[in-house]
This record gives sequence, structure tokens and C-alpha cells, in this order.
Amino acid sequence: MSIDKKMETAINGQINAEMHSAYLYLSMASWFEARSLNGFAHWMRTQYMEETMHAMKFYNFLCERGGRVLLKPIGEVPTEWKDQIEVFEEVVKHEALVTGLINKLVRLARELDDYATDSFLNWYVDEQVEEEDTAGAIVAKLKLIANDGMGILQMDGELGARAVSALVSPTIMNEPGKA
Ligand code: OFO
Repeated sequence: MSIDKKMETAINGQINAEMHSAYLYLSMASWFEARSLNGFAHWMRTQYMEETMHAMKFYNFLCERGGRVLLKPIGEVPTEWKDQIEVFEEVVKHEALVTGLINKLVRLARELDDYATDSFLNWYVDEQVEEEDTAGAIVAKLKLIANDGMGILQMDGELGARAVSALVSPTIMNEPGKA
């Protein structure tokens, strides 16, 4: 059964929101890059790839359900922040906003008795818990460190060790019908 038009429109909106998230984190990566904080930049580049994967998961799902992906312009993102704490506070705020969007999609899927989309969205519900928790923990640590240079460098090393999810490449490369 083809996906309901309302759900198709909502998922297209979410593809845009995920690409906007990717763009935001890439902007944050470049802010860190300009300050030679390469570990922080690596964390943000990784986050950019994760968000692209989130968008592509929706893209693939819509294709599989007989929907049409329609791409819209990606909104402008900020380019300047006061310090690293402000950057990560924005990550926390942004992820809370995305959680709200995912919850709205779940509500719509339930209203439409679209059990396949409801089940698919579970992955995102869990992912948002993890994303909010991770970003919140980084803000807490950054506040402890404050302006201590050694602490910031240590944190740079820690964030530089972040691995890319094993799902990134297969999801982005997965072409429906060719699996
Ligand atoms: Fe796609 O999870 Fe962050 O925004």
C-alpha cells in the first residue's frame, strides 16, 4: 500500500530538517577548524555525516513506500558563536527541536494508522534520546573545564576519537531495488 500523501509531505519536510541539521553541524565544524580545534571539528564532521545518513534513511524509506522525494532549499545556518560552550548549547537546543519533529511524525503515523511508518520511526525516537544525552554531557564537561586550556585540549583529543556509525555508508549507498 502506497504511503498517504500527508505522510509523504511530512517525511519530505523531515528530510529537509535532517539536511538542515547536517548543514548546521558542518558550519560548526568549520568554526572549530578555524580555531585549530581539530578534534571538535572531527566530532562535528562526524555529526554532519550522521545527519546525512538520517536524511537518507527517510529518503530510502519514502522510495520503498512508493512515495516521491521532493527536495526543497536548505535554510541558512549560523556561522559564528561566542565560544565552544555556546556551540554545544546550540546542539542541545537543536536536538530537542528535532526530537519534537520526530514526535510529531509519530503522532501523524498513528493518526493515519500507518503502522509501517510508526515502526520505522522507532529508530529515530531512540536515536534522539542518544543525541540529546551525548550533547548534554559534552556541555556539562565544557562548563567544568570553562577556559582551562589544558582541559580544552584534552577534550579536543577525546572528541577527535569519535567513530562514524557503521550505518552511515550502507544507508547512503543503499539504492532501493538494488539491495
Ligand atoms: Fe537527525 O538527529 Fe540530530 O538533528
